[in-house]
Amino acid sequence: MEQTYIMIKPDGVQRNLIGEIVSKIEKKGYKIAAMKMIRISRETAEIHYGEHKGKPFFGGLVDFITSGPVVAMVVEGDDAVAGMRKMMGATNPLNAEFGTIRGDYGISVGRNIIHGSDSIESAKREIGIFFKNEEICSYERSLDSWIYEN
Ligand code: ABT
Ligand code: MG
Repeated sequence: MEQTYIMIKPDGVQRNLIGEIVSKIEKKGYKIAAMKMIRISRETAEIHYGEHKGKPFFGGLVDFITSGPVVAMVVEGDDAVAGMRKMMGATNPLNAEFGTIRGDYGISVGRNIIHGSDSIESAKREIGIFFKNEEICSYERSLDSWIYEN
């Protein structure tokens, strides 16, 4: 089963969107395998956003992601990486379709509410940054046969 790293950013937490977002993930049928509220250190933020180091928006991005608590999650399901990116919508909320999280709730690219891994490799890397193995729960859901054909 594929896993992805999802994070409700400080703006999503401040805007009381935690419940809305968790509910969307649950209703879609994905399984939440881990979840915690944390305040990210600058050091961790710089590792997480390492691919953007040197870009003009990097400093502001690190300031923003460390500015308040975030909700970190491991979300599991068939094609969960691509599926969650679809649910989130485009990076710039202006280009995100209505019905997506960013399309419905965001306006500005630097306040785009939610993070989701952009590939299976990124997901593995990011889950490793934020979670210890023992924090990720493996459990059966009796309704899985109503979500998955096989
Ligand atoms: P993240 O989930 O935050 O990684 O966003 P996403 O993968 O959709 O987009 P990327 B390209 O990884 O953007 C990372 C964060 O940087 C912000 N950003 C990006 C800017 O502010 N200006 C830019 O020109 C670009 C390309 C948006 C993303 N997060 N926030 N907040
Ligand atoms: Mg990204």
